[in-house]
Order: sequence, then C-alpha cells, then structure tokens
Amino acid sequence: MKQPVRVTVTGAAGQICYSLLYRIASGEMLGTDQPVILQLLEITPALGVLEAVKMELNDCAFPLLQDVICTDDPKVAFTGSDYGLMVGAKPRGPGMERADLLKDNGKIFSTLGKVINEVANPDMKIVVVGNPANTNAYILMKNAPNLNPQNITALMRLDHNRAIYQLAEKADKSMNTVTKMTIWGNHSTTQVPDIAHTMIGEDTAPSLVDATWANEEFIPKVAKRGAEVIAARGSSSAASAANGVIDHMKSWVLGTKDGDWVSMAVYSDGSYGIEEGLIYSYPVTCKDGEWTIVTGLENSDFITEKMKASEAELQEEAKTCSDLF
Ligand code: NAX
Repeated sequence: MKQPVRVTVTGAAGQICYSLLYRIASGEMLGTDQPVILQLLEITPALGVLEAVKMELNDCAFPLLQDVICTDDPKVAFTGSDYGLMVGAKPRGPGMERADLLKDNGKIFSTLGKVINEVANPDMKIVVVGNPANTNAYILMKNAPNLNPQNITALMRLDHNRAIYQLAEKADKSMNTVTKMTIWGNHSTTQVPDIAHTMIGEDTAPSLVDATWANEEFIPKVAKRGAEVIAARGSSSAASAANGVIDHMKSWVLGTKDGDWVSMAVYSDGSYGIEEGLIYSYPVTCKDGEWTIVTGLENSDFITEKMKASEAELQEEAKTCSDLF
C-alpha cells in the first residue's frame, strides 16, 4: 500500500466540494491504490456544515480515506500538503463589478499563498478553481516563491469538457471519439475554444463541421455555458466543475492518453507569443506528474487575435491586483 498523501481542499462546505470530496476519497482522482488524508478549510461560520460533510465522508467507509481534518486555520489546512484544490472564494454579489470581485478574492489567494509558502510541501501541486481562477492562481504564485511556479495551475477542464460535448453533439458523434480539443486563454468569456486541431475519430473536426458554426456559435456557446447553467439552475455549475477538477488532477498526476491532450491554465513560458509568467490555458500533455505545452500548432489569424485579447484581459487583471504581490 502506498503512503497516504495530504489533499487540502478550500471552500470545502460549498457546492462544488459536495460533489468533489467523495470522489477524491473514493480514489477517482489519484488512483484506487492511493490512500488520502483530506485537510478541509472553511471560514469559521461554515464549520458546522463542514462537520456534516465530514460525517458523511466517514459514513461512506471509503477504504482509502485515512483521516479528515476540518479547520478554519489555513496553517493547519496546508501543513505538509501535497495537493491543493483551491475552491473557496466569494461569489459575485448583486451590483458587484468584476474588479471588486478580483480584489476581494485576490486577497484570499495572497493570504493563502503566503501560508502555503511557509507550511506546505514545496512540491505541492495546486489547481485554482475559485474565480477569477487564472488571476487568483497568478496572485498565489507571486506570494509563494518557494513553490515551483509550474505546480500552480488553474481549472480550464470544465471548459474543455463543455467544448467536447458541443462538438460531439453538432457532429452527431460519440463524445469518446473527440480528441485534441483546445481551450486557449482565460477562464472567462474571452477564452478561445478552438477545434482547428481537434479530431473526431479518424477525421479532422473542421472536415465534419462548418467554419461558420465553429467561429460564430461554438466559441460563444462554450464561453458562456456557465451563465446558461446559472440561468437554468439559479446557481453556478457545481457537479460538472467538480468533475473538471477530478479530470484535471487525474491527467496531471496519472498522465494523459497517448494521442490526446487536455487544456490546463499553466505558467506561460512564452509559447505562442503569450507573455511569460501569465497563467494561461494551453493544450498540454502530462507524464510522470509534469505537464508540457503542445508546441508547433499553426493558428489562424482569427484564433491568434482572440488569444491576444484573452492575454490582454489577464494582463489587465494582474494590473488591477498588483498591490497583492
Ligand atoms: P459556494 O459559495 O457554494 O462555496 C464556496 C465556499 O468557499 C463557501 O462554503 C465559503 O464559505 C468558502 N470560502 C469563502 N472564503 C473562503 C476562504 N477565505 N477560505 C476558505 N473557504 C472560503 O461556491 P461554489 O459553487 O462551490 O464555487 C466556488 C468557486 O468556484 C466560485 O468562485 C465559483 O465562481 C468558482 N467556479 C469556477 C469554475 C471554473 O471552471 N474555474 C466553474 C464553477 C464555478 O463557477
């Protein structure tokens, strides 16, 4: 039996985590041979609900679950942590501007970055989910210089999975035939879902769906899918977001399939002309716990222009929060 690993999850009493924690404890994320200790962080008023989450986790009698630690102290939550799933953040309130949300949630990530820098395992792998996810990851990275910046990522897998569904539906093919989907950029409405290099079985996606649909319907449909779910449900995507987190970490830790790639927001090395150091979504392959950006893809002027617009948004967000690092 492997040694247990410590998985810290923030916002653990919230909606996404109610769909996430049980899947981690069952072994879906890190493998069915990997025991886990869950270190769950919440704000003080949510500790009562968190205790109920712990009761239910225990009542599942998961063989891999070694311990559940519930706390409102970030130092306790991140001590010795190997994996960090950063879900906890404030939702955008009525009349709140995006810049206000950025500043409010940015503060959470600068505080947690400092704590992680002090007490976590320096090889810790992090995925940021709380919005604005890419910029929160950027703020965390700037406040945690002891960590390898390549180990600080943001979630794009929900967007990636949404894009696979939309394409498969349009082409009338099964979702498991779709490979090499790409989302570039920021997890916002400037994201760039791109099927130019995508395959459906043995066929290229552009040979099966028309370019007008891909450019004018597919891109906004994927980019605005979150708002569509909110309008129908009254609250933001939770189960599909949790599924995206599981997929993201599983691909990163256990590897991507041969002949396929996934979308992850990662530390930009300047690939495709994007500013180095931004947390930008790229197509990546993963092996032995490390991701590698897929290079050499030819992008049309249309896609390149959109990629630059998403980069500009990230640069602007970083500027808005520059007092936090
Ligand atoms: P909930 O409001 O249900 O849960 C958030 C939890 O975080 C709450 O229980 C709250 O008490 C806790 N929290 C707040 N501040 C905290 C802090 N400083 N430390 C620890 N915990 C804290 O929201 P939920 O639906 O779970 O969504 C969580 C975040 O995910 C939101 O920011 C949301 O916008 C974001 N999302 C990101 C997605 C992505 O693809 N990157 C998609 C889904 C979702 O919109």
